[in-house]
Amino acid sequence: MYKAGIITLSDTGFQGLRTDESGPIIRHLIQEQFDVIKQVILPDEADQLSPLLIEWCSTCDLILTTGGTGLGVRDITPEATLRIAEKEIPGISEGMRMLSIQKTPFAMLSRGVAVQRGKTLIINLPGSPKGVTENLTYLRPILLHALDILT
Ligand code: MTE
Ligand code: CU1
Repeated sequence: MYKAGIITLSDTGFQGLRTDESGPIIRHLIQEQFDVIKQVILPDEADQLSPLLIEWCSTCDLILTTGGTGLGVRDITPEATLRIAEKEIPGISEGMRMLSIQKTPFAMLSRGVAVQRGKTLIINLPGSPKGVTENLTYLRPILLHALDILT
């Protein structure tokens, strides 16, 4: 089984002021296909996210992030992901937005990216539990094939 890591980006979640629903939803949605070996909540800090992504790329085949993709001043997930990326995979993020825009025009505000670094695939999901569920359900059929090509 491919190994997966899950990172929730949330200042309030990190401080324990809000319960992280989206991280556990991701785990639930992928655990039959993936061995989830790491899961953390980080504050919205690029200087914490980028190094963690680099570190996890040595053990995880797939890294899914949730949150921090919007327009808030603290939303830095896409930038922190691009900073450590080797290649961008625009079709994945285009597909997610195409699907999500049919459900809510607010999906236009998610700037999430999908990238490759080494043999690892990294995908930014939006923060809301609904956004995570919709996008991941849509993505699931292509994930294993994408990883088969990468490894
Ligand atoms: N995508 C889906 N499928 N469903 C949603 O409810 N919410 C949007 C968008 N993408 C949403 C979605 C909203 S309201 C925002 S602001 C952006 O994701 C960014 O969210 P984030 O900053 O929590 O990552
Ligand atoms: Cu929003």
